[in-house]
This record gives sequence, C-alpha cells and structure tokens, in this order.
Amino acid sequence: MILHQYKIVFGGTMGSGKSTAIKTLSEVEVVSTEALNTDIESHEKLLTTVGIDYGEITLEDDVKVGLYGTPGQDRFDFIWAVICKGAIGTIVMIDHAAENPLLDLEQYIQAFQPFGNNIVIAITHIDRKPERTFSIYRDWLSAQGLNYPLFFLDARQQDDVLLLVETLIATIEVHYGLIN
Ligand SMILES: Nc1nc2c(ncn2[C@@H]2O[C@H](COP(=O)(O)OP(=O)(O)O)[C@@H](O)[C@H]2O)c(=O)[nH]1
Ligand SMILES: [Mg+2]
Repeated sequence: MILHQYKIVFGGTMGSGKSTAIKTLSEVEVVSTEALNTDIESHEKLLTTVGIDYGEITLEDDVKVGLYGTPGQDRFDFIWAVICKGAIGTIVMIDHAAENPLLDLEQYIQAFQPFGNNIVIAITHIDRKPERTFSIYRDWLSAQGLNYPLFFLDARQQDDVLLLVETLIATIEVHYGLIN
C-alpha cells in the first residue's frame, strides 16, 4: 500500500456506482475489507461483513490518491465516520433512476456534511431515466443555499469519474493551498 497524500471517500446510495467508479479509476486491484458491526442494538448479528472498497490512483503530477468506497446501507452509517477520518472530501453518488433521488441526495448530504464540507455531487444512471428532468438537483441545492459542484455522469466512464476526483482536489487546494 502506498502512502497517499490524499484520501477521497465515495458515499451514496446502493447501486449508484461507487464500487464501479473506484474500479474504473484504480491502478491497483480493488480490495474489499471486512468491518465489525458493533451496532448491536439494532442488529441481531454481531459480526456483519461490510463491503468497503479500496483503490489507488496516481494523478499526472504524481499526487497519490486513496479511494475509499463506503457501504451504502443506512444500517452501516456508523462506518462512514471511520472512513471519512482524514479524507479531503467526499463524492456523493446518487442514482438518478431510483425512486426518489432528491430524497436520497438530501439524506446523503446531511449524513456526510458533518465530516467535512468538501463535497462533490455525482448524479449517475442518467441514461436509464432520461425523461426525468436533471434540473431538480440544482433547484434543490439552490433552495437549500448549498453550492456543491454537481456532475452528471456514468460511473463506468473513467474520464467522468476522474473529473470528480480532480474537482475535489482542486477545491481543497483553492481553500487550503497545496498539501505536501
Ligand atoms: N446504466 C448505468 N449503469 C451504471 C451507471 N453507473 C453504474 N452503473 C452500474 O450500476 C451497477 C451498480 O454499481 P455499483 O458500483 O455496484 O454500485 P454501488 O452499490 O454504489 O457500489 C453496476 O452494474 C454498474 O455497472 C450508469 O451511469 N448507468
Ligand atoms: Mg459497492
């Protein structure tokens, strides 16, 4: 494993494309780890296998980035705080073709905001529901007074996913300067 300068977290709904995005970008074989489910009150099983994806990418200027994919289910959200520790930002992925993507967006933004405000929103699966208007997301963000970068993409497209990562890094560098 490399000593990466940057750590980026992929959060968002199940099936939105988090694992796909990490696999698309990673230059090492993506690993999935197991985590201990300590949330016993709401769960009968003490030990649950939680899929956390891990991949790595080296950008053109030799900046190394660790890519962490969070499990999507609400019942694993205690893991998110652990994964987000030390991360420079989060990519919140939302499946446009899901039943209520706006509600999903609201929930995931609320969930990840406490870990840091460097968030990029990635709306995926747009090819599967083109009849649903894309402006709902910007309208919602604007109504909330939020100004996170918003992208529409396919998680299987490397260039699209790379743009998300570069946007997160550019934002952190604009605000905090270059990190060595
Ligand atoms: N049609 C379509 N399929 C996508 C898109 N993004 C991801 N997928 C597919 O959606 C499925 C679920 O993706 P996955 O990465 O496992 O989602 P995760 O639960 O967020 O990790 C996979 O079969 C992906 O290939 C997209 O933009 N359009
Ligand atoms: Mg996954």
